[in-house]
Amino acid sequence: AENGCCSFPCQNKGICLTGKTPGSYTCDCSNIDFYGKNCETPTLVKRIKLMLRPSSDTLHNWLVSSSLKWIWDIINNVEFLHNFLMKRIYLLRSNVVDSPPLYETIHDYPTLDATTNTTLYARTLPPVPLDCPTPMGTKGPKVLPDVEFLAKQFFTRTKFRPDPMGSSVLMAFFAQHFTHMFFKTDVKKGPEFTWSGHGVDVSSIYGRNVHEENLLRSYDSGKLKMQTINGEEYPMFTKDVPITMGYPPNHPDTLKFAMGHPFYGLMPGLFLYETIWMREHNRVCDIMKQEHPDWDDERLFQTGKLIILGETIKIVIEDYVEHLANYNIRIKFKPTVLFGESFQYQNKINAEFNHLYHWHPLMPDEFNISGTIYPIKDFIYHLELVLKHGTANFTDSLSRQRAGHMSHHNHGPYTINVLKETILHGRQLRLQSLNNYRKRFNLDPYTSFEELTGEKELASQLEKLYGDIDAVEFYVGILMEKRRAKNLFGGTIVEIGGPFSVKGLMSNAICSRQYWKPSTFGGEVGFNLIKTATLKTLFCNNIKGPCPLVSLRVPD
Ligand code: MNH
Repeated sequence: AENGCCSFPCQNKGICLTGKTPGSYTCDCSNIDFYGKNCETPTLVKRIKLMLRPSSDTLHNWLVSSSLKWIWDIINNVEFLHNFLMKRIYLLRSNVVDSPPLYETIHDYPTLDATTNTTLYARTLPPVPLDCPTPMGTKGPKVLPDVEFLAKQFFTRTKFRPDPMGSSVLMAFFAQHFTHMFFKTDVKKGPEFTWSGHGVDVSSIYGRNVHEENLLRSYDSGKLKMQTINGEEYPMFTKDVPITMGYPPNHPDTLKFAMGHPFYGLMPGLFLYETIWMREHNRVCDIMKQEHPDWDDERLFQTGKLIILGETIKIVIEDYVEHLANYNIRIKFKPTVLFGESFQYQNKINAEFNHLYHWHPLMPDEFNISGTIYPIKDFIYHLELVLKHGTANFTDSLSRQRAGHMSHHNHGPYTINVLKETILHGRQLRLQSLNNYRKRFNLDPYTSFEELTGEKELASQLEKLYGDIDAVEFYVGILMEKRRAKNLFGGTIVEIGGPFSVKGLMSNAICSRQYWKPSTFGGEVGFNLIKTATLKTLFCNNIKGPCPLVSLRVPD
């Protein structure tokens, strides 16, 4: 007889334990407001709460509806209403994430490592048990579809499909630059392992450890070392600042820039963000030095780093998440609304969050920089393009070009292998099905392939391969899912990614009541740098001459 937990009998976050006789199981329904053999029955109070709770799609429709816009306009302008709703959104989202986490990537059951071992990703659902009839438990084929076939059939781009929301390539590089700060798989050891600091730690700017940070510093007035090229400030070369970076063999020394993350040499867009953030650090240090002429290099550096961290979170929430969510309520960074709430200021990066953030379809096949078309092969590793066109033109051009739609049939030749790797990693980690993840994140499981894709053709092709909607793999399902109204993505990315994102941003130490005050950031001036930071001012304060277009959405 098979493992009784293979059919995932326990509902509502109940935990399955195999019993003494083969095929038997018990569900642990402790502390979840459900009871019964499979934790299927809600307590009376929970039943009422569930009846009153709008579905995730209903809530989404309220948040994006044009006809309700006038109500949101009022809420946006009445501070106590807006504060109350921001608090509800922060808590509603982050409470979906287990904190501390229960599982990590190398055991099938709860371990202490889940919370203490930082070299492992956390994970939200345990793996499919090894001794199950099928890779997805009891449903679907005995052998999952061939990844080469999946890539060809569903994911290879034939014609570029732009993001329907008009996201810019500047948005795509923002996503990549920001998330590589904490999605750091230790590829030599395998998809279970990470060298992440498990949160927004600005290691992308200051390097992965104190050794690299020391190399990047100038030890003068708190600033980072930079060099002038074509009249603009840029990061140093690795020959001067010996940080290990992932450049190809025989790459010219004058293109090997030293940056906080070893992969940022890959793309001129990443190099652009890195350059701007480093300039911003030095600008902040100048301001702090004016405020505190008595401070030494060390204190200016450390305070500058705290301010850069604050600006990062502010810009991520108010420009980037605001763009991705596209809600009628203005999404704001207001750490104070969580003071006094039960909220854990700790975070661990989950493997599932990393998987769903593989947004390679955003990348176009060519880049239009000031009218010159660079095919992607002439763009990758060609950091000299930023020097040549200058940061103003480069920013302007990336703001005017559409990113791709994060969906099926939209992986270009340079990322299709990453897609295959991602699916294989998901299998190695034995990630549960898309539908099990939907249930875990309070979404209704899909009941048919057509409901998943929103059309018939792809649905029937997928059905031939997987047989059962409950057997569709997590990442495959995410890319095949129909788009939500007024959004870049399907509902699953938003409803799973949103909680991890809010949790990761708001649980940062600087959002806690002991940190979140002027004195942490060198006084009111430093605190205000954080509270007024925007993506536009980040670029414009650090680019000489007229301000370019700085936009996560391409203008009409
Ligand atoms: Mn990208 C990982 C190439 C753009 C998000 N990306 C990887 C890997 C490669 C890669 C190679 C490593 C795969 C592996 O061995 O597991 N990525 C690219 C290329 C482009 C690119 C060539 C542009 C062209 N990537 C993007 C963009 C995003 C993104 C845009 C947007 C968010 N990529 C990721 C994430 C990972 C990743 C997330 C996982 C990182 C990790 O776990 O270490």
